[in-house]
Amino acid sequence: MLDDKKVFRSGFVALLGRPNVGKSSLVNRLLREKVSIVSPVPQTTRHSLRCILTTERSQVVFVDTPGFHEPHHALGEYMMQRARDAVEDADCVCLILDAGRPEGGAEEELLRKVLQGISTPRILVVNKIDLLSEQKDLDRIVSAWSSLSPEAVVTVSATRGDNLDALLEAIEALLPEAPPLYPEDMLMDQSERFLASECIREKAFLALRDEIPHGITVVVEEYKTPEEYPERTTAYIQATLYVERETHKGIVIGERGKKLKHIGLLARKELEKRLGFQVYLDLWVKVRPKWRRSPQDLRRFGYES
Ligand SMILES: Nc1nc2c(ncn2[C@@H]2O[C@H](COP(=O)(O)OP(=O)(O)OP(=O)(O)O)[C@@H](O)[C@H]2O)c(=O)[nH]1
Ligand SMILES: [Mg+2]
Repeated sequence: MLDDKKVFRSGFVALLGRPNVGKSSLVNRLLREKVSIVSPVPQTTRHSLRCILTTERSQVVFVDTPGFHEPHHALGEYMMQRARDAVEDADCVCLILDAGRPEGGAEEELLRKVLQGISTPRILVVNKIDLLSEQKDLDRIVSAWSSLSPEAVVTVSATRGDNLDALLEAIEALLPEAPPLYPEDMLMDQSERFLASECIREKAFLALRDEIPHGITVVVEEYKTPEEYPERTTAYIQATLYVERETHKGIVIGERGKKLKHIGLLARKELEKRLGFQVYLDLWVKVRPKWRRSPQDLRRFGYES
């Protein structure tokens, strides 16, 4: 039975940091569920995603954000705006740092500017401590941000799962006493259609690595679940991978279509596991020159403010 005297806390927690520091990995590990896509390619996350962790003491709505960077096109500006909005709406900000990579540079300056302009309580989270070889490296990372007066400093490893309880406790201590904001069994506020497009994009990033992933986006054109067709047991998902150049199209498709087939296979397997039904995945590749610079294309491709 619920103890009336027990305090329940809830609120929004923005996960902020440079690209590739492990924000999405951390949220997946905290929720014990793959809710946000992860890849070694910087700027993997493009939207802000609300990912909900409900326990008997609290409901923490983590907002995974795009990595902070200097935008070079309309897509970058959209991404940065999502990150800034998340900070504005947050009850607590977790600044995620990478123990394996020294801070510095333009990205750090941008982060400092945003964080200095707000009074929201913040926690320094040093991720990837599995990569840390010396204590003095950790001290250097933490002291570089001491002027931010964080409420807490927590060192974690999203990969190994180190210290996640300590992080959750530090977060809960900063959240207001409030009832849950979302239903208890809700994990994220995105549609299955969105999940499908993100899953395909992740597999494309993983398959193509350094080749061209930044110029790729995925649009799910058709999404029919088996429930819509009672005589069928397989869902039909048709998606287009848009790239910016004709040469990129060739790279995505690969020799005799091998690359695209590989991306499709990886995405289909993961989607079937997550959605709980068989999927027929139909992938196409099209060229849309400079789509990242066009506000109209961005809206059409789902990057809507
Ligand atoms: N060794 C190690 N690698 C990690 C850890 N957390 C994340 N990574 C790796 O770091 C890379 C980036 O992880 P993401 O979770 O996509 O990072 P992100 O901060 O969300 O990146 P953007 O969305 O691009 O801003 C991936 O290759 C992860 O596997 C960790 O604790 N230890
Ligand atoms: Mg991410």
